[in-house]
Amino acid sequence: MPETLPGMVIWSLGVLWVLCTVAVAQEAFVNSISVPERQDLYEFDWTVEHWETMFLYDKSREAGTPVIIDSQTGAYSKRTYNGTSQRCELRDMTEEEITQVTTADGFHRRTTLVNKQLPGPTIVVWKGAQVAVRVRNKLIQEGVAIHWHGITQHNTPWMDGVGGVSQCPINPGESFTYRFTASEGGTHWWHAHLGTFRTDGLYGALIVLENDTAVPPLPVFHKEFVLLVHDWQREDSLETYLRVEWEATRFSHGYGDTDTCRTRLTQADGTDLGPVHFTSGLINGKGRSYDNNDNAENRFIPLEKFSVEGNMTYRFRVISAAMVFPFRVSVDQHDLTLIATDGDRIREQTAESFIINTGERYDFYITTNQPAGNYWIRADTIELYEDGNPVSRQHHTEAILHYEDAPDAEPTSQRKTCAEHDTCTIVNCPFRQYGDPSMYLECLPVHELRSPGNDSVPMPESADRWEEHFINFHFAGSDNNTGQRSSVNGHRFVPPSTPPQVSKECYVTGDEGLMACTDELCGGEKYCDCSYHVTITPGNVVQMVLYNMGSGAGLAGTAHPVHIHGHHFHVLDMGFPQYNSNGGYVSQNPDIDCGTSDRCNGKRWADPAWEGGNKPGLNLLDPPLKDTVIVPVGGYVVIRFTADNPGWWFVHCHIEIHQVEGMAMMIREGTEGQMNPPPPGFPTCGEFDWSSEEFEKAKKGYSNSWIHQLSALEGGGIGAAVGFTVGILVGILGTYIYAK
Ligand SMILES: [Cu+2]
Repeated sequence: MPETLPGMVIWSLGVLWVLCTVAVAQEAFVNSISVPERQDLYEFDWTVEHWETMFLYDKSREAGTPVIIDSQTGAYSKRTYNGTSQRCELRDMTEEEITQVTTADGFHRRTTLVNKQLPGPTIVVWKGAQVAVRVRNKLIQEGVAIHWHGITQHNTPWMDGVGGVSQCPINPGESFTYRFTASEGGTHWWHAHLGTFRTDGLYGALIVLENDTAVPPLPVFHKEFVLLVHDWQREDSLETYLRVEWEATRFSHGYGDTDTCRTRLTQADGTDLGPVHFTSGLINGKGRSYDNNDNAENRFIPLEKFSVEGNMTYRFRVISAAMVFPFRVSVDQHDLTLIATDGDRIREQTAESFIINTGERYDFYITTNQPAGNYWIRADTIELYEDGNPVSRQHHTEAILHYEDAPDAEPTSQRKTCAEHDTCTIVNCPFRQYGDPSMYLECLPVHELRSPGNDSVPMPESADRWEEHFINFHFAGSDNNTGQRSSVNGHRFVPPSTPPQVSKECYVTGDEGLMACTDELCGGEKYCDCSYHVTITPGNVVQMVLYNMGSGAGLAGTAHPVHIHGHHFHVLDMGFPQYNSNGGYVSQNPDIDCGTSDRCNGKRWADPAWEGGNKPGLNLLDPPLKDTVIVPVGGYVVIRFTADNPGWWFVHCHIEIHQVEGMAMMIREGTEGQMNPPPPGFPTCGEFDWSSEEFEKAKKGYSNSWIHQLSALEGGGIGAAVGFTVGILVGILGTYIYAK
């Protein structure tokens, strides 16, 4: 207990704060934003723990019990044990109990969550404030790290939350307090960034409010909603991931099921949607699974409901936390007006729908100008074919737009009919053409969005302040396996054994802990495992050409949403492959010359005159800013940013299974002297190796250690024992007096 009055006040406030955050932690997810008071500092207290979907937590007993939703009546019940009759029973649940259950898709499944919430707690803060999140790891056996996706962490790269790259993982039993500046306004999110925990539910929204007079004003919104979409499996994501690594996903419907094999889903251009089958989709933690005839397996599993009044304008902040699948998002009978992507404002763009890839954010608004009713908010996956045959319906998940004057019922609404003179615009297709022309779908690629023009594109002032990097995100295939081997320029990423900006001595040391990409390992066209990174120089204008070509691209390839940490970048251009008249993939874009190279790594423009920023067609006037961008199969994206943020930054495909498998790299921005060292006491980790001689020496004890006194004790009998004990007591007394 503090003894001074100010101390008392601070202490009481601290207790109050803890009580408040505990109270907040038990609240169910709220899908609209309440604007907090403007503060300089926002503090949150989080616990990362295992929890189970369709489970009821009994706080008084710190125990859980399974919940069942009857598929005929929709009644909730909890399973309990009757000690008297020694039987399991089903008991009715109260309304309050029902609101506490994380239903997901209605199946019981172990998850990893913050404060038992799916999605995790929403953070809403004002731009420029300091955000402090104390993360306590209460897991049994795994480390965690939390990344603040969209925040550039200027001068604080060790708060970026990438386990193994920007910090040591937070071990079970440990806590770690993240502090960062909410430097970027807009819709962002936070998620686990170690292994596959994100896919198990360790994610949530991070909304940075801004009062920015530099950008065109927005309509007045009656309410702002948050919508997080996620593809969901019935098993631990680690299980899903390992199956991918072992190339056993074809059998993921059951290893013993000799009849069923996963089918291959392909999108409009005929390229692959990835190696994982779709089970369920969740919107704000709620969704249903559908059988092969598209019937809900349990139609009483609750869906997220967004309640609106008529003739008002509502903003939706959409975040994709997906593991693999892109989602096409639309609202039946309502035009969408897109206003931001990845937190960065764009000029208003109307659309029937947009495609959101994992890691991306899109903000749109709607006006509730339709007859009072219930309308589907759809998130459909984008496959057109299953094993080469047209699909009748994409996989999907949905939420409900509910007009408050309408009865509480499930929608029967249809999506807009796209017609010759009323085509549907889809923003952010990972291909140029969505199916054959009779579908009347028009893709607007993301680079054709326009920024409001308040952030000018950096231009190279001189040749020595300019650098351009060509980086291939594709499946390279190893030397003895031509299949999926996620790579960047042929390198399968190996995380450093100690984060490069956090050495054991707690200052920046550079290469320590990195597995070097040597010529011997990686030279020429070799496929190799190493801690791949590119070095960029602070102050330079950096152009990156992210491409997806060579082996493992083409028809067997997948579009990769690439996220760059530490920066938002201008998307200047996008190149698509060559297609047939129905939009099917034919051959990769010729702008990058693979020559005779099969893997096509680290290649450059086919026309050398395009070097130095001279590629024709770049939008240098008003390109959109983003932090995650889709790289089409057989194509490329040209991005540009200023190297103004020294540090080690992770760059990776946001499809979690690709990233964990090795489709990742680091940017080393600046020299060690240019990087800001971490604060004193920042946790360290790393390898430990020692010799047998060192062991012998340690066993005998180093100088002044208590073990010498113990040896003396053994040799000196009772007198020595008394002396030793008195010595210890005096030591304790001394410490006590000193502390006083
Ligand atoms: Cu990928």
